[in-house]
Amino acid sequence: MKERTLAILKPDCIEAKVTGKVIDEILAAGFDIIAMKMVKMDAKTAGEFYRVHKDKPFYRDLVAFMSSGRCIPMVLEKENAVEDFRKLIGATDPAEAEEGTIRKKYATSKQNNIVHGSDSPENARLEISFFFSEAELVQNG
Ligand code: IDP
Ligand code: MG
Repeated sequence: MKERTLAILKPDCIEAKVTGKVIDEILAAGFDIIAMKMVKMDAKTAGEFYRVHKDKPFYRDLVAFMSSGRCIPMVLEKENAVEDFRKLIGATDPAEAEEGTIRKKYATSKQNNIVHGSDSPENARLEISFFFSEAELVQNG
């Protein structure tokens, strides 16, 4: 069964001008891009997206980072998309990410780690609906 996940190319990805390279890797790994947009989140929106981390010591900086520039959220589809995308991007901290993963190749720090990927099918559904309306998904389905 095909599954969907939410990816976000973070502001550091756009700043470093590696969006094309990262998208190529995503496509080469077998994901279809179902929907994609460019957004500049304000702090309130970024804070809301990452609200599960609101009590973490890194939350304030994370919100500042995610609202510091444009992001590219996208809906990806593939068999086992959630788990496979997490494997493709690698560990949160690039220092701990496996060789060949997107974060290992492009990330510069644990915070500035190029890309977001949903961590469960339930969160994927919630995160997709955070950025995309039902109409945008249906029309691209
Ligand atoms: P994930 O993106 O690999 O799922 P999470 O633990 O959900 O990692 O954290 C969300 C984001 O918060 C990370 O992608 C990263 O940008 C940032 N982050 C997580 N842990 C730290 C930390 O210890 N220091 C700085 N930033 C962090
Ligand atoms: Mg996470």
